[in-house]
Amino acid sequence: MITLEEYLDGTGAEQGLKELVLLIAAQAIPIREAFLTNQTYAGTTNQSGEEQAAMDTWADRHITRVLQRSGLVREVASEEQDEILKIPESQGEYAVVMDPLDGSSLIQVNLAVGTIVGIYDHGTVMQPGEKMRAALYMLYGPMTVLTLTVGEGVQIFALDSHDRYVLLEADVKMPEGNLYGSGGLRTVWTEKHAKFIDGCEQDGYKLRYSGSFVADFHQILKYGGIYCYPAVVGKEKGKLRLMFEANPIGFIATQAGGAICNGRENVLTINPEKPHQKTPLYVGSKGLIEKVKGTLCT
Ligand code: AFP
Repeated sequence: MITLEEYLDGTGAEQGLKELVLLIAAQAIPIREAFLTNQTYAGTTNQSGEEQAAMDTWADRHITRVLQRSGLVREVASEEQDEILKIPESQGEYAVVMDPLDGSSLIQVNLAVGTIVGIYDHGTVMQPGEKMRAALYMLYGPMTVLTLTVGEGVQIFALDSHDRYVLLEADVKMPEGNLYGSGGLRTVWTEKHAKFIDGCEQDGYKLRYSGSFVADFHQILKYGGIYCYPAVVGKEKGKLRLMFEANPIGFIATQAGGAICNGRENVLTINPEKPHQKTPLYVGSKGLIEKVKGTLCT
C-alpha cells in the first residue's frame, strides 16, 4: 500500500508543497469529527448571500487557523470569508484558495460533502487556475477520500482506520461516460443550454445531481460525463465561484484528461478580478466539453 507521504516523495513537488498538502489532507480527521456537533445553521451569510451552515464556519475557522500557524502560506482566500487573509509574517510563499465545506445544504441529510483546495506559489491567490501548483479535495462519504494532483496526473487516496491515507487509484483518467447533471432551474435556463441538455438526454445520458458539486464531480471524474452550472436568465455568471470551486476542480479534471469551460473559453485561463467572482461552469469529459462549446457558441 502506498501512503500519501510515499506518493508525494516520488513526485517532483518540493518539500514545502509536500508539507502543505499533508497538513491540509490531515484536516479531514477533525472535520469529520465536527459533523456530529455542527448539524445546524450558523445564522450568518457569506459574501454570496448564502446562509452559512455551522460546519461551513467551523471548517473555515479550523483550516484558516491551521494555515495561519503553518508558516507555509502567505495568503488564504475562502468562500466563507469576505476578504483575502494576508499573512505577511509567513516564511512560506504559498497561497491557498478553498471552499472549506462544499455542498453544505446536504449536511443535515448526511449525503456526501467535501473540502476543495487549490494551492498557488508566489504568495498570491489572484492568479488564473492554470497556474496552480496543486489542487485537491477531500470527500466525506462512506469513506473519506482525497483526490489530489500536484500537476503529475490525478491520484485518489482513502483514509484508513489508522487515519493514514493509502492510494486507492493511481493516475485516474476520466472516461467519456454517459452521466450529466445541471444546476439552475429549467425555467431560467438559456435556450442554448436547454438545447445542450436535450441533446444529452436524447443521446441516453443519465441524470446525476445531488447538490454537492464536489460529490457530483467525483462521480463524473470516475464514470465520465458532464457537470454543469450554467448562466441563467437574470444570473449571467451562474452560481459557482471561479476561485474556490471552478479552478481547483477544473485543474483536477484537466489533469485527468477532462476539460472545463464557461461555455466559450477554458475557465482556467481567466484572470480573476475579485475573490468571490462567479462563473458559468461546464466540467467533464473532453468530448462533451467540445460539444458544449459547439452548442453555446453558435
Ligand atoms: P456550498 O455548500 O459551498 O455553498 O456550495 C453549494 C454549491 O455551490 C455546490 O456545491 C452545488 O453544486 C450547488 O451549490 C448547488 O446549487 P443548487 O442548490 O442551486 O442546485
